[in-house]
Amino acid sequence: MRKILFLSWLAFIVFHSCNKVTKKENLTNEVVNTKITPVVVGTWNFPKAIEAAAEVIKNGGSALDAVEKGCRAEEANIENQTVGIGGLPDRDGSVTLDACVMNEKGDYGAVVGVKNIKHVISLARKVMEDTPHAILAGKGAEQFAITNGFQQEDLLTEASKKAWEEWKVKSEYKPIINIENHDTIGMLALDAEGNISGACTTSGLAYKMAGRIGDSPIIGAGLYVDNEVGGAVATGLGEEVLKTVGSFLIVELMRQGKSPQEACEEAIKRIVSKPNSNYKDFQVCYIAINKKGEVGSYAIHEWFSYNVFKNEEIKNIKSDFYLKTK
Ligand code: SD4
Repeated sequence: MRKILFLSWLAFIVFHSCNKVTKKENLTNEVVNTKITPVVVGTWNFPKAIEAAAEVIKNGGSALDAVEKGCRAEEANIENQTVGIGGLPDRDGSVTLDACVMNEKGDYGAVVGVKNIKHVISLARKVMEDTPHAILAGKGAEQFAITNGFQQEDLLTEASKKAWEEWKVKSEYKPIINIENHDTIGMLALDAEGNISGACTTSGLAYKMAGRIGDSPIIGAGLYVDNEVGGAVATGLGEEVLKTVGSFLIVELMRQGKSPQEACEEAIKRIVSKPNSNYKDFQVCYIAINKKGEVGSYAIHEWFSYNVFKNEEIKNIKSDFYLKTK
């Protein structure tokens, strides 16, 4: 009787461990067999930025490298008056830059109010990777940049100086939707390993008060990534994005099962449905990506577009927007 009991116990153990191995093998195969299609998405139509990021991702590079490269391309573009060199200055004539990055591990680094350093996106990455801090501001960030060999240069171009001098005649502060100051670049990428990272870089609102910081470098507002769920990035009037923690909200909505598109729409609705919101007078736009590489976007006003790289192709897509129904 003892012998029978022992043999049946042995048979039970052998059966279950075999079963476990088969299940494990299946799981591994599933992961191995699921080929991830890398995706990059970026706010507005900046061909150089999306091409630079796509190049990285096509060659098996990481999502973080891709978004950094893409943002750098725009920071060096003298013609873009809202990012990097050539950015429109604050009321006192100083160009001050804000940027942040967030990687797949949930690490985040940012710099705010930086003068004379063009590639603030790389500086933000350096803060994330090489300091015990998350945000460095102004002089401290500039000093950190110099110590790390970043090039110092005057960021105020002739064109931006001229625009500022013309603005000074009236000194009227009123953001103009989609024209004056809504070309911040925010990028999100999903790489071949299935990892998501994001980056955002801007000179902020044109003719802002000295010291003003917008949403772009603030975690959860201008950018948020959670590698289990997806990422989101914002462009537009930073004050409104900050007050609704827009990018974090979008990622959390995706976690609850919404698609990137549905989540972006909900985040815009939060802004426009605030009591006394004057949303007709400002623009806010979001883009988002999830783990499946699905992309969504939504804006308050028309004319927001975004670039997507997927399956070897770059497309500029016109975003859906809220005001068409009004
Ligand atoms: C800011 N959100 O500083 C930025 C501005 C922007 O396209 O997005 N411009 O408020």
